[in-house]
Amino acid sequence: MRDAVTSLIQNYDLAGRYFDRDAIDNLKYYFSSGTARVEAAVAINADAAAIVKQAGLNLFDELPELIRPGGNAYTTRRYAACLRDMDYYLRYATYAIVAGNTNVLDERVLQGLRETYNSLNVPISPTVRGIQIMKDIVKEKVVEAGITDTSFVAQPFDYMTSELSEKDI
Ligand SMILES: CCC1=C(C)/C(=C/C2=NC(=C\c3[nH]c(/C=C4\NC(=O)[C@H](C)[C@H]4CC)c(C)c3CCC(=O)O)/C(CCC(=O)O)=C2C)NC1=O
Repeated sequence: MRDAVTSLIQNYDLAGRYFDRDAIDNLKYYFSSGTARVEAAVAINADAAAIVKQAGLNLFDELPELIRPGGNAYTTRRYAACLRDMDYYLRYATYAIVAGNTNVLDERVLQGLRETYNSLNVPISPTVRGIQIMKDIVKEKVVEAGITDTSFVAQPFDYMTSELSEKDI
């Protein structure tokens, strides 16, 4: 699992190069946004259950067929599995926000996920929509918490949706 610093070091070491201007700019951005990243994670953690619940309600409001007979989130068990997945996405997004890197998402969340979803007929595009809805709620929460630098909030959510959509949409 890598963060912004270890991944930069790995890349430059592989090339046998000293840090160049790009690397330094990257590092400066990572460190200057560090406190805001941690504060954002704190704000999300404090409200995680409510964020997941709201995202689920919005998603099912928008796509009610998901929770009707024949829908993949129909039945209490599958409804709960869907919200649990949303909770995974949120928790891992906070790790990625703090790490300043999406590597944790590759290793812990996305590996094999599309195959699992396909084998269980979990529809990808509504899942992607759910992650995007959650991103918007999280952005609001972070702003409400008084964090002014929110430039890093969207990235993990956008990364998960683009990786998930890659082959199936
Ligand atoms: C931490 C990394 C991690 C992830 C991401 C993860 C996802 C994950 N979601 C699953 C199921 C599921 N996922 C959903 C999700 C949904 N259905 C919908 O219609 C909605 C669009 C969507 C919610 C937004 C559902 C309903 C199931 C149960 C499917 C079934 O068993 O029929 C399963 C199958 C096993 C199980 O039910 O627990 C996995 C592995 N597991 C992990 O360990």
